[in-house]
Amino acid sequence: MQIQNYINGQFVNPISDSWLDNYNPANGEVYGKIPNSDIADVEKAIEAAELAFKNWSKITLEERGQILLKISELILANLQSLAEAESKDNGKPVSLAKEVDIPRAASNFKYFANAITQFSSEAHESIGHNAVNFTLREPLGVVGCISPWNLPLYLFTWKIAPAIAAGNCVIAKPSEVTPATAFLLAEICKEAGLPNGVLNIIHGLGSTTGQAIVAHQKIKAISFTGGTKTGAHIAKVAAPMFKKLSLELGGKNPNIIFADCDYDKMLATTVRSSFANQGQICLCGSRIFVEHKIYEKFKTDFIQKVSELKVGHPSKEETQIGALVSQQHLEKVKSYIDIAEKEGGKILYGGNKVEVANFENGYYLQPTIIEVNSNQCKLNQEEIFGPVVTIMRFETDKQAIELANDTKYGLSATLWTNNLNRTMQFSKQLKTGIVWVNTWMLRDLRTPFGGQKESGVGREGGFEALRFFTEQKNLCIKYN
Ligand code: TXE
Repeated sequence: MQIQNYINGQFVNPISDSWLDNYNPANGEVYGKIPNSDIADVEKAIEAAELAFKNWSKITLEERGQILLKISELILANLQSLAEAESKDNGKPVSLAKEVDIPRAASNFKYFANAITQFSSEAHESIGHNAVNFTLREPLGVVGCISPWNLPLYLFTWKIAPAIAAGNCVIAKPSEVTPATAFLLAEICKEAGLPNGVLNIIHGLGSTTGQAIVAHQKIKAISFTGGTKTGAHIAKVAAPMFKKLSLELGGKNPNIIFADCDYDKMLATTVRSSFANQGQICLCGSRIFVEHKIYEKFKTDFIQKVSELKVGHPSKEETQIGALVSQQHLEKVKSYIDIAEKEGGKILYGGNKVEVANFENGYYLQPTIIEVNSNQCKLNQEEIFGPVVTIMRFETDKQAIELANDTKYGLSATLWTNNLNRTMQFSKQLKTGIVWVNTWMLRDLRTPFGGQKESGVGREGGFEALRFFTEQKNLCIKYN
């Protein structure tokens, strides 16, 4: 697949005519080229976006909404081909892309097409002063959206949809590791009648293309999802320009399991929250803490269930765990498994690369369970972002809360219990942006999504996203 930039409604090659290889993680082969864009391409896109903004920011919400709904419909109409493209680019099972990634991308556009018609702002009557105040929420202008490789179209559209619904024009950069569905989305937007220049998609490396977007004076806000280190760098570059920033970063999420939970439901969900998408979701519960009363039983049952997971080629219907996204990422994840014993851990299951017949050069890894006896080891403190979880026992509620909060991250937590008081105690004390009780990754798009501590700044989702992509202006009118 030869990918091009999408600027001002046109598919174009990078000005420098420089290209990057795109790999298929399932077989380790190069299957396409992507633009290695630089500042010159970004400049062109900004020019187009600034021009488009004049009209896009003024057309009625109904018109904007209609176009977003059309994009949503076209994504669903292309469900199969988009799911296959996502899988080929990322290594995730086609079945997962078809069930989760692509439908969610459609929902993102549908949700914000409707949300913008319900978005409102405040009015304040200044009683005694004969004055009324009301707030305008105006689009920012040209904004930047930078997304990662783990949920490519899902997260790309999660940023673009609210940005354009609110009347902005966008310079968007998908991850260079997974550019395919962003390219296909451009075709869909064209077909849906999105005016030229409203969405511009530039492909390339983070250090050049991404950096050019973040550092550009004319880009008013950056919505970014990716690694915590990259987020810190982006914040440093953007701060002197006083850009608005939304940063969704890493996680090292606790999955806290009490003996009084609904055991079977917990076990099935824990397998998913540990290994869905090869464990490459910032919300995966990678630190499992189990109450001592059921620790041994859980250990046995969990190992059994995980051993039944099918690792294989992503296009096979029975595959539950596909390939990791890249050779480099596979090596990173494996390096944590390699230090497990030195860190006081014991590998209970997995730990090895998997050779899938006919696809020996693919990036496959066994789902891996490591028993640890301290939360201070690297395995529990650093984001591995792969099919690797640790398990550890705890004795008391107090200890469980301390263990859960003992990390620099604070994205999400999962709690399994049927005790209401405990639910409330934990929910209040956990230092995370999201707490799931007796479920995992149940998402309502109206809710604020984001993390505390080094998991990020700001919230996406619902009206929070529309607030982020608009600037408030207070109007005060005095009357006699
Ligand atoms: O992410 P990067 P990487 C975590 C996970 C993973 C680690 C590194 O632990 O192992 O981060 O992954 C763009 N200016 N997460 O290196 O680099 C980049 O091109 C502007 C968690 O792949 O953060 C891509 O589009 N942009 C995470 C995006 O940032 C820059 C999901 C993310 O890439 C840039 C992914 C720069 N200087 C990784 N440098 C989550 N929160 O879900 C890079 N980029």
